[in-house]
Amino acid sequence: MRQESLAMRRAREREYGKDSTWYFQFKYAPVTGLGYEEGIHRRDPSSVIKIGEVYYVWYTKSSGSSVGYDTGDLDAKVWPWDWSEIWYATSDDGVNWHEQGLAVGRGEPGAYDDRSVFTPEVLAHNGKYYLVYQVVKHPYLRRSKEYIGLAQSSSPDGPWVKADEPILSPACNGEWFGEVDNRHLVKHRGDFDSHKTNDPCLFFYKDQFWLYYKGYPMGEQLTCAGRETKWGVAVADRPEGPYTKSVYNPITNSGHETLLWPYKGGMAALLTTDGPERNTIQFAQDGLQFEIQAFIEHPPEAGGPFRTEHSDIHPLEGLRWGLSHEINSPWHYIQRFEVDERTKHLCNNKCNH
Ligand code: AAL
Repeated sequence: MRQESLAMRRAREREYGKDSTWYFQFKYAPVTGLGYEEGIHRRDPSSVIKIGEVYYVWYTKSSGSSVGYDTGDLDAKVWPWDWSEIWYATSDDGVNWHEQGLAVGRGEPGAYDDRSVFTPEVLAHNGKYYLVYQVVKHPYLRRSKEYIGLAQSSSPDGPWVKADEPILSPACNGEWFGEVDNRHLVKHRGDFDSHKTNDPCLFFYKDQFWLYYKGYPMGEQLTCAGRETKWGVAVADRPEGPYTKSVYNPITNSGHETLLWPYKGGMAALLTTDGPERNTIQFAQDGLQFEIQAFIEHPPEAGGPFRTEHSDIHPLEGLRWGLSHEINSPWHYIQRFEVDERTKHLCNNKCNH
């Protein structure tokens, strides 16, 4: 008599056989203006927004190679996103980009953002523009905490006015063990975001400002599913805050850079890179309780989607195309991704024969 294997039971209980509405693949294409350039890193693009007939994107830009933490030189560039600035570019077609210049630079020595500003995201709301991004204070050590900053402007071309202090901070309930700069040694780990708050993504949602972000704990360990990154969300009445972290945090058990888009009153998300549910598309009708909708191959890294105004017409409308980064080369650069639903047609053709 046929029996159900454990694997098939798991698939049935977790509804892995759901329909393919949210399933698709990605294809990639080079862009001009933000592509590979010797000596320069361009990475972590924001979402793409369209103002009039022009597309805009913001991104991390830095120059020179990074050398890690162990040089003994506190000024040495430790990561490609260290000693970075936020630059922006425009395009008429989403493929050919023109770098326009600096949007947000580092703060004066002693400021909360004097070491690096990077990984921006943009929100256009009520005639104003908001950039949210990561900030690090000098010196950049393994145990440095990472915060979220905000700058606002009445024009996408700036000038940008920074908030006086970060708008989001790591939880302060962890405790390091000893004085050595080792981020794995802790007395208490604290919350999932006790070490770093990264990858902000800001929405005006349900009449409030929802700031999704990625957190790392102090004392991070490697698990059977890789690194321990998870996402949280914090909500405020004004873009500048104060932000209150959700009681449901962390709201994902996986994921690296945040990528979300609205769909029929809820939030869809692409989780990549880390954790047991990496490379999945998830959906939460209330923006908080996410469930897997599809398993994805080769998702974009640090993708910034172009979200159309008509995101409700199809689940994938909020990420038909966008920009992502490519980091498997000495100098990081930006490329274009597109949703590719060809597999569905192939499958349907096959099934019909
Ligand atoms: C990225 C993002 C954040 C991290 C680093 C730069 O892809 O997750 O921005 O801090 O890597």
